[in-house]
Amino acid sequence: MEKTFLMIKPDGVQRSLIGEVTARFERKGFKLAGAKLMTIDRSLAEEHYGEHKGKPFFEELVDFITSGPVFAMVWEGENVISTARKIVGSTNPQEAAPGTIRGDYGLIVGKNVIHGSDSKESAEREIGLFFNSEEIQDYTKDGLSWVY
Ligand code: DAT
Ligand code: MG
Repeated sequence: MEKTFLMIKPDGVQRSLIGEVTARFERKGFKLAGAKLMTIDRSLAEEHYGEHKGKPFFEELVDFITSGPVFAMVWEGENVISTARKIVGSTNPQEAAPGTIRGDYGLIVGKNVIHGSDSKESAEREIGLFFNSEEIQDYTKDGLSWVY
């Protein structure tokens, strides 16, 4: 089953949105496979956001993502990578549709509450950056027989 990496950013943690955000993925029918509250150091931040190195917002982005604890998660389910991106919403919260996480909770692009992997390759890469294999749970969730 497909897995993706989702991370509630420091603004989402500080604004007490962990419960609101995780509830959306749980209720959709996705299965939580791993989660931890952690503080990202600069080298992990620079690696995670490596594709943006050199862009004008890169330093600000690294400062922000390392500014406080994040809630890192691995979620599993059918087509979870692209579906989670839809639940997350557009990068700029002012363009994100109401009903999406960024559309409901964010106002500016620099504080957009949550990160979600954008492809199978980035999901694998990001899960590997943030979690080791013992931190990923492989288990049966009985309620899922009512989802699939
Ligand atoms: P996404 O997080 O939707 O995948 P992205 O990969 O293009 O978006 O950018 C990563 C993060 O960088 C994004 O969540 C917020 C920040 N960011 C992107 N574009 C920005 C900009 N023009 N100004 C400030 N921050 C920006
Ligand atoms: Mg991205």
